[in-house]
Amino acid sequence: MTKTVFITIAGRTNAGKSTLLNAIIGEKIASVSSKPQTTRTRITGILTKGDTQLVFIDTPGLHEAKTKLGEHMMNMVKDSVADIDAIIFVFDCLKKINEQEIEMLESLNKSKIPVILVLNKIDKLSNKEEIAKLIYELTERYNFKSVIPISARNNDGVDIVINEAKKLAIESPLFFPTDMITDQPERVIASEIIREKLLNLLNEEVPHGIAVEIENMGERKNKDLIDISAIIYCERDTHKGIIIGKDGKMLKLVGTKARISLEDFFQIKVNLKLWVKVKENWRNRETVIRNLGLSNK
Ligand SMILES: Nc1nc2c(ncn2[C@@H]2O[C@H](COP(=O)(O)OP(=O)(O)OP(=O)(O)O)[C@@H](O)[C@H]2O)c(=O)[nH]1
Ligand SMILES: [Mg+2]
Repeated sequence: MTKTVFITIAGRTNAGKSTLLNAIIGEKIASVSSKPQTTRTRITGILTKGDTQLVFIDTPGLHEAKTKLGEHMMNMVKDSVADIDAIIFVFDCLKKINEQEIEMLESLNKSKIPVILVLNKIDKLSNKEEIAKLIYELTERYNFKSVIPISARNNDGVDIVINEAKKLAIESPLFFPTDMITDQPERVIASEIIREKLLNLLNEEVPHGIAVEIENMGERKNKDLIDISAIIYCERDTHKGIIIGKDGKMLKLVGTKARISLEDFFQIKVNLKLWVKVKENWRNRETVIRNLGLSNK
């Protein structure tokens, strides 16, 4: 008999949830950046170990929503923790617990969903005693199925997280083919790869107002090549200028980096074309949010 478990990865923005998902799956499926609010929608990662299938759902980081997009992101988190077998709560061990985290942990404890507490970024701790103190503080206030200190970036402790998750699997048919690693459509993966490069290359205010739409994606006849054309939306003319850069240099760099990652992911040559367009204040426009697939309604 096969077993399955569905687990949502939740926690504050920038705690390392997507880094953990990628480390668990062993492939880069979720975008990672040092900027807050990198993940905008739920991203599924599937891991099949023998007769057990583990389905992980990466979610946008907890934060105070300031735009309609932010509200959609936080609703997405609420939906992703309902009707789920377990939660992996990722906590940045260098940070103090904040209001949104308290609220979520309290509601999870009330709902009786098993919570695995993952204390991430232990590679950054100079004094290992701090972790004991943190574990004491958190376990005194909340109930956890287990507590695991890890470094997602260094792949340290990730195997323990997988083992703990596996223990929660229950007898059930498998929901996905055993070689599948995500149920994300290829277009979504492609747009996320491009957006990740923009997040990493641009600073401060520009990245948050960016969305990437794949306009076309198709394999070229009789050639081992896919053509991808994408539109980068930003909120202002000045941002458009920054994204394109002097003599088009920035856009070219984004294109090159994105193409390399796309080829790596899809294992095929990619011909990438990028356009930049302005869509003012789109993060507060419901129809645009919906058209970009960023709404959970
Ligand atoms: N030092 C260290 N940095 C880490 C670790 N895990 C993640 N990071 C870094 O933390 C930053 C945020 O990582 P993400 O995985 O994008 O975080 P997230 O929780 O998914 O963030 P949102 O999607 O914005 O909610 C990136 O710069 C990562 O490289 C870790 O174990 N150690
Ligand atoms: Mg993320």
